[in-house]
Amino acid sequence: MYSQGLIGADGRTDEDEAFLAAFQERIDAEMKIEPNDPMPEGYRKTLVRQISQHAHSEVIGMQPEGNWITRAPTLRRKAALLAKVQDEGGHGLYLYSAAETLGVSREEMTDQLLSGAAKYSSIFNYPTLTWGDIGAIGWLVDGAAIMNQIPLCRCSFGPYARAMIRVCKEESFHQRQGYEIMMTLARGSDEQKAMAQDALDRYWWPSLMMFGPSEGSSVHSSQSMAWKIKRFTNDELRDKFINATVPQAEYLGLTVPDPDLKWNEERQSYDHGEIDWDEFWRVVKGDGPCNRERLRNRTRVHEEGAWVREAALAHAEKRRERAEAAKIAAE
Ligand code: FAQ
Repeated sequence: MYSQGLIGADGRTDEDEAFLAAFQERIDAEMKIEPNDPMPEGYRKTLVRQISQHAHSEVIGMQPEGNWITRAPTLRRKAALLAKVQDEGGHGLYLYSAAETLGVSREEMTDQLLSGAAKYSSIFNYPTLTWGDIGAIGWLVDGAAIMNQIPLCRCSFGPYARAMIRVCKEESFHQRQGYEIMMTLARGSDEQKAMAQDALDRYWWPSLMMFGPSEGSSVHSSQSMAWKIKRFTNDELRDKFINATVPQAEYLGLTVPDPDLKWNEERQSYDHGEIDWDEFWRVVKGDGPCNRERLRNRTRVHEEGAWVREAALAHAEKRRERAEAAKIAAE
């Protein structure tokens, strides 16, 4: 319906080759691809995979912070956290809608998440043990998300690019509120400073892992860059994030937990220590500290929400019947 099954197929005809070349020309000319435009099947699949995983991440990402809404230290902190968690749910909805324009249904995407077939960001499988973790998530996790998502505002697929513009604005606010929590803790009592440092210690490496595997192991990067879905490699974005974040940690008077972190004058970038890729893949494959809990909660909430979906469908059906009856009466 939306696409042609061309990429990767053996025995392409001259017509196929001409279609692919014309599609690439549109991409190279920075023209946006819209849902009803013809597109290679591989392009459509890549977008459905990335956008739906992104949506799942936003929705599952509500859990670690949601854990602290009832325990936020002041009313002001509670209101800001509540709004942030709601924003993340909203981002999930925009993204599911963007993916739906590619011919995949919300039900299919939800089934893939709940069955464990679809991934979501590794970062949300780590626990939020202290209030400091809420600061660290806003500062580091939203900071990493912005670094990754600003280039996605220029993604070649129109609905995804447009959704990202609004999402990035909201993520910037989230990053600021997280950094402000860290500043308050870092200027507080010895115990509060220790809490901020502990949160940085536990969230630093998982935040670097959010950018995905390094060059050799990133299976999708080169094709996604050729299609201008991604504009930078995972390593390039990770470096940009480190370069922006290290001075922020210094300003807080906190220590980044990487003894090998060193400014490289030649690269004009920090060199960093080895990321524990075994841990990354373990978490991605379902064996992180909170994977089971996150999916269990999501499944329970989905089941408990069945009546809402049924009521909404019944309401839509009633409206349709009424509109139909009114049309017949008017004829
Ligand atoms: N976790 O070949 P690549 C947020 C998978 S939103 C889990 O490099 P690609 C807001 C990858 O899917 C955070 N899996 O893949 C917030 C692929 O597996 P597949 C989410 C990962 O797609 C803040 C395989 O590894 N953001 O934080 C991860 O070219 C606070 C090979 O990797 C997005 O989703 C990972 N970290 O690049 C919410 C942004 N990394 O699909 C609440 C959009 C890689 O073949 C609170 N996504 N994998 O089975 C992207 O930019 C890209 O998809 C990457 C991965 C960069 C994540």
